[in-house]
Amino acid sequence: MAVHNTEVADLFDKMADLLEIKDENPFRIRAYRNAALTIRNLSKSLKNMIEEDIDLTGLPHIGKDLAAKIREIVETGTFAALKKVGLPLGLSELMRIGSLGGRGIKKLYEGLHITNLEELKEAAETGKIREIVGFAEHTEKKILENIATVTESKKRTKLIVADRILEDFVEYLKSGEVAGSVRRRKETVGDGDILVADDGSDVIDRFVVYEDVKKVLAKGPTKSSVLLKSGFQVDLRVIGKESYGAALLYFTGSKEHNIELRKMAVKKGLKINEYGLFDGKKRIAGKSEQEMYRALGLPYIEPELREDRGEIDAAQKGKLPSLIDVKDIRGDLHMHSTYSDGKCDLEGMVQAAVKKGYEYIGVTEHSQRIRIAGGLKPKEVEKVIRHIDRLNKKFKNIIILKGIEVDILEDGKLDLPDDILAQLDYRVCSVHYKFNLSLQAQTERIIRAMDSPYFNILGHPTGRIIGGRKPYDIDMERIMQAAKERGCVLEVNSQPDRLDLNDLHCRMAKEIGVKVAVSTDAHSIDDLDRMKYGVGQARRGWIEKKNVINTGTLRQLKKAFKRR
Ligand code: DGT
Ligand code: CA
Ligand code: CA
Ligand code: ZN
Repeated sequence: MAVHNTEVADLFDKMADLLEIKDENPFRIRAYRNAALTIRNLSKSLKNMIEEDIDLTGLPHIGKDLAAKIREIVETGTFAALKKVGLPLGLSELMRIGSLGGRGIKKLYEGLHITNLEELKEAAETGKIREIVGFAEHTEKKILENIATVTESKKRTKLIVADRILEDFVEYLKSGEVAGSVRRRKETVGDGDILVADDGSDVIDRFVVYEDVKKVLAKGPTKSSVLLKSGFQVDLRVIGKESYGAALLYFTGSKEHNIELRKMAVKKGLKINEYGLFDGKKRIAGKSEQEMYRALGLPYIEPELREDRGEIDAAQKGKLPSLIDVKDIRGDLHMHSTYSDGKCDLEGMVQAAVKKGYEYIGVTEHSQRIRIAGGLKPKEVEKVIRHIDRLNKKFKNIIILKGIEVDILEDGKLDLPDDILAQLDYRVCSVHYKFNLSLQAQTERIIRAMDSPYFNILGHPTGRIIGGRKPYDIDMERIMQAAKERGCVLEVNSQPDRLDLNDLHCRMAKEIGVKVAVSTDAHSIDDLDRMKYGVGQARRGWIEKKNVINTGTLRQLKKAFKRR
């Protein structure tokens, strides 16, 4: 059986995990991580590349040594170096428990012989972990919470991963449209749903023989379900043209939205299902979603709103929001270059922003407290400022704003002196440590930070990592009120495993009247393309163009940075 790209990437990530637990050379660890990322993003199969004798060292982050290891894995299905590390493989999954880290896992392995997730859970439940130096009772509680988050999210797939899988699948099918929670841009999804308008072709036969299919779960004349090698399930429906809109509406969901539509139909004495809207036996709508909504007496409702969170009521009253679009974004306000932990140098990032057609871009390196992420000392911040001055002279088509991602310290102070902060155009302020404070202490820490006149944007406001770390305890409503009073802004971070603020928080921000910044937090040029994920989350939170500061002109943006 052929070894799939994701399996090679998984093995490299496992290798990096084990090396991290062993506290090995960080460069070696990073080499494996970068290679895994390269492989995950490949559009070609490694197996085919090897068969076609394509030189793998031409790929980013793949040198001679790693190219040989890829060959070994693809050709033999084994990875000798991984065994040679001498640690149980199960330790690798513990790296996903956000609070432990390599060092913590090593202690647990050496002290309690914990080798996998189940053993970790049992040790935490029976109070054994607190006996190890450096661990306490509250850490056990945190570990159990994080295990629950990880196991729960294992069943769901991150939107960006589903997007990639389904885009490839639809391209292979040469027709079809994605429905379900993916179309509603939900941050994680249970499975993929593809709809195809029936043109009499053999699409179902082709669906089940796609090279990624591991198992055919069901196959009938108009529908089929398959399990892919990655473990992701995809459902296919083939629909007659006269019913296509009704089916798209039905299979986009949500189920709760559908139920509300059905109630409306019943009130009008009509019947609704995936084949259309019917008056007795007569189909009165079905071709398009627009037609379906119109026949129900409603304007078109965007998929991101279809969660039964008041959208039908708003539609009836003509009060639907006019949702923000990726095209409304005039610039990105959060990104890192090689000055801190980014992969591309500053000029390269600016060039990429020009290519995207942005009017401005904000450069926000880390501040000194997080040295591991290349955080800058005051002198280094000044060096970046001078570099930006030079780049602003060189680039005529874009304004480069001087920003920083400054740490919010435990006592609520910012991690750089005021005279440095004052030289910048704006500051993104973020919590990167001490996640375990009580709700009150964490909330007050952040609000105290906002008391600084240099606080502009609260970066990734809850700190959650989808499938890895719970949000820290904060009183979001109080934080938003405080931000509004002070003229501060909250970030919608577009990193696919952050998407923080989430949809409900976006809605809260809009209702409270505090503005947001939708930013990518890019660490590479490719990351700049993540904007659509942040925008998707904002759309799910009913956010409009006017609620977002980086949809404004440079003048409007500068006004948005003025503190009250
Ligand atoms: P997921 O896959 O869990 O992330 O969420 P969805 O929304 O994609 O759910 P899925 O794949 O089970 O079904 C796709 C859509 O089909 C769903 O959004 C609404 C519709 N649907 C499925 N089951 C029912 C049902 O029992 N009643 C109604 N009214 N609609 C349903
Ligand atoms: Ca689905
Ligand atoms: Ca489904
Ligand atoms: Zn950050």
